[in-house]
Amino acid sequence: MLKRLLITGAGGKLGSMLRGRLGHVAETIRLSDIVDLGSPAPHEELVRCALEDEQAVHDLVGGCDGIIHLGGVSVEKAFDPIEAANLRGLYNLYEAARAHGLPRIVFASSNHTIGYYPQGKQLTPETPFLPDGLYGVSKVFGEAMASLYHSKFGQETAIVRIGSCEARPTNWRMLSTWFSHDDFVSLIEAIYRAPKLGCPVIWGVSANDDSWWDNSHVDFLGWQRRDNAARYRAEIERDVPRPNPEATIAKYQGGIFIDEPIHKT
Ligand code: NAI
Ligand code: 15L
Repeated sequence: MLKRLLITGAGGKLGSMLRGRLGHVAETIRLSDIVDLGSPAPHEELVRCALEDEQAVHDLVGGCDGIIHLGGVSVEKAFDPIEAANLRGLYNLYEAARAHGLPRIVFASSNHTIGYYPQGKQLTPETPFLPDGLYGVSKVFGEAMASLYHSKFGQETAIVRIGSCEARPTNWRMLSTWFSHDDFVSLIEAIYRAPKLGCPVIWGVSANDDSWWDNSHVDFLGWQRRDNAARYRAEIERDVPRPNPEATIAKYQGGIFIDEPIHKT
């Protein structure tokens, strides 16, 4: 069991979901965000912290032996906010981890690092990046930061390239990209159970029949995925009109992110 697990971005969609589900992984959970996190439960500590604030991030990481890094910009946006949270913020986090004994990190990367690959193409972690926007580029940067700190300092990171982490799949693309909440929780358990982790890229995806992403290289984690989007196929076929095969959402792995412009503000 960890002593103190830090979750950044704890006020967001995935942070709020994980907040109540990791009490068995650590004695204390330190939750951090720039938004209000409500009142702490007895095993929780709440810290308001902007990722671009170097000293605040240094202090935030002190005393933690695990970090789940969810904080930052999570959609396509202008470069300035992405630069602050996802580039500067990542540097601050890794420098703080280096200063505080290399706590094992789970980095929430994204399928938007490879979004321009066509749907149906099978990818492995060795497949070159093909980001679909500035957000995707910032996640490529984050993955490179994790790799650098592993090579130079032995910092361990699970680089989790998340597909679509939702309560259930709600469109045709998610029959391939869906990552169930339960499978995310069991992945985190496996990551903190592993005697040795290294710095693997792990596809954050359930055991979907239609998945495009191969996770066989992380069998050593003993991670058993229990969910499969195929269970929802009949409902999606019934309720969601099938997109035109030429539409972006049906053509590219990154789906609608492909249509985003380069935002200037
Ligand atoms: P979210 O946008 O709901 O949560 C992100 C949190 O980060 C927010 O609470 C926000 O206040 C906080 N944040 C933003 N800027 C910040 C800053 N400068 N300093 C400190 N905190 C800041 O995103 P969600 O869906 O919970 O995703 C969590 C992580 O997982 C993100 O890094 C996202 O890129 C990644 N991810 C999520 C996927 C999903 O399906 N939900 C898919 C792929 C990646
Ligand atoms: C992401 O990276 C986003 O953070 C999330 O909101 C979803 O859009 C997800 O990818 C997706 O591609 O479904």
